[in-house]
Amino acid sequence: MLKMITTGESHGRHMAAILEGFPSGLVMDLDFINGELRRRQSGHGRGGRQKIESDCVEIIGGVIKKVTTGAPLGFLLTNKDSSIDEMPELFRPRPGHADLAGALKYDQGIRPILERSSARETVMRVATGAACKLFLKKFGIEIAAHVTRIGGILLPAETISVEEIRKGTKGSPVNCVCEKTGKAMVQAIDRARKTGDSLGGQYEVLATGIPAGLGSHVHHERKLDARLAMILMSQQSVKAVEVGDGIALGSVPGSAAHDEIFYSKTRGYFHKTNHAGGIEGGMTNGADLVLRVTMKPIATLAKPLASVNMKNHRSEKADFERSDVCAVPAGSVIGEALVAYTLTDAFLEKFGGDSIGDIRRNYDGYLKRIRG
Ligand code: EPS
Repeated sequence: MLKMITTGESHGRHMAAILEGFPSGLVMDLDFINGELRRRQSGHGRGGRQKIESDCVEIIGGVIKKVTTGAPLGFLLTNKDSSIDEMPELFRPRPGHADLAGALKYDQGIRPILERSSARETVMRVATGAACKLFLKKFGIEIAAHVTRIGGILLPAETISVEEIRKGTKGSPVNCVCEKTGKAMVQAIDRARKTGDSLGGQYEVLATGIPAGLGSHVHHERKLDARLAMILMSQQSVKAVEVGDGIALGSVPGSAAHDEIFYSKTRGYFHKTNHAGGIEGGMTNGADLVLRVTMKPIATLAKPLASVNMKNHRSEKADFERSDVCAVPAGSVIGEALVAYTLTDAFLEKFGGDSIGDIRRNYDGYLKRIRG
């Protein structure tokens, strides 16, 4: 239903995105969208680029007098650092980066690969995701993410709500709900910076207020868990995605793994536990969506690993360019946007309609039926 496509290079003049399939009748709050972009730029461990940029998009299509028309939404951002034509060519690919495979595949050297594979592309995914968040808010769906691990520093596992994430992460330099763990994460990032290293970690995304029945069991491309895993895996540096208790479910018996079903007149069908992370059979089940996403450490190291010079095949250290030490806090903001995009897609698929009014009628009618 929804299609998002981004374009632009990290140090090019512009970054842009088109969001096709978005309904008419929604007020596009540009302050909210740009606020989300500011959140993406923040977080301890970010590199020098974030001191240069103050990311801000303009909407160049699909909106008249602040209201969406149903036409493709266009987002445009102008980079302050647009030095792409002066950037040096690189010859020593960074282990863990797209450099080597991309240079071999596209036959244009490393520079174009680096420019397009850069996580700077996520600025547009956050902009389009913010538009989706505005849509979901209209139907009471809220999304929040928090950092649960940076390197060896782990937030003790506990059930948490979207509201608790928002409250707990306020003011945290690493988007962590626990002050003590957050401090240890900051120290770990500082240690990595000092030793020319980088750190990965994990974040958790929650979404609440979702009706049962988004996605479908009938065909692999319609399964919502698969679609969420796909979009989250497409985020730069992501190496693993878990739904609910995820990997841990492989080591407990069925009696401890599944969420028993209850019914009340006010709530309809519900579960008291949420091992499934809000998805059963590729469909939302009405519980909070819980996804855990693991990011590898940034591939650009100030103290580089061994590589090969592609000009002469000599063993040399990999190239280094300004980079982040840890991008997991920013990654968590990006994860929210990606989940917002896929949930909006699934929501539009279920409740159809070109305008917010039509979608509302379909949604209300469906809720009435399933709540009985
Ligand atoms: C990023 C901008 C980039 C990097 C980072 C993310 O800017 P620059 O290359 O000019 O320093 O800081 O990208 C990466 C870590 C990467 O591996 O590509 C941003 O705006 O998010």
